[in-house]
Amino acid sequence: MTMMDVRGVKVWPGMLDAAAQDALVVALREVVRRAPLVTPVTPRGQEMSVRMTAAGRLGWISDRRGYRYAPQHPSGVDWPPIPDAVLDLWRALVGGARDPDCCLVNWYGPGARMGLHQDRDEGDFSWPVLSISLGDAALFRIGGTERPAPTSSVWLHSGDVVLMGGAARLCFHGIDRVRHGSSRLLPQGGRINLTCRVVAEVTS
Ligand code: MD6
Ligand code: FE
Repeated sequence: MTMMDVRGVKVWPGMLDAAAQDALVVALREVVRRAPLVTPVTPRGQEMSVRMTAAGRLGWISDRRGYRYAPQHPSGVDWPPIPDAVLDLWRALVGGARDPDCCLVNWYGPGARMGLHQDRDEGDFSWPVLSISLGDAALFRIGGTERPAPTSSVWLHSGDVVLMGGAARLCFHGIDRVRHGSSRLLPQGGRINLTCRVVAEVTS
């Protein structure tokens, strides 16, 4: 398995084969059935272009009150369990000492993107964030831990896995654009990104 190092972020192209991707989509259909995708609103009242849900003990949410990890979906239901295939990948790449608390599910339709950000609501940065990409290809930008720093970009394809840990755990990153319809994994097109995180405590 070849691994690329992009500014300290590890990228494994094609780590999940077609059968594993299909099986994961089946598991995620159950996640979104129980915890439907929502359009998050930023604290400033701006709708995000991605739609989100989560699995695990906690889910990350954003609304007028701020960004935080919450024990329930906005509808009031508990988040569904993290799919076993995701936990298996976490245990293989990160280790078995601790499972993730949250598997955030981001869905990108036509025109969706994600601005440069750090993942820092977890309160514990000693654990990496593990990311799995499914569906349409996306241009992933990776910078440094300070915002004004040079960046590098890499196309993420369906089945690619990214690990952001160590000195790169708090690097800025984002999705500049998605090539809608570039993958046939999802019948209607679109991109799914899963990110698994260890969360120190509920932040609200
Ligand atoms: C995405 N990914 O790929 C957005 N965060 O759609 C992230 O924001 C991300 O890939 C933390 C660690 C890895 C990631
Ligand atoms: Fe992120």
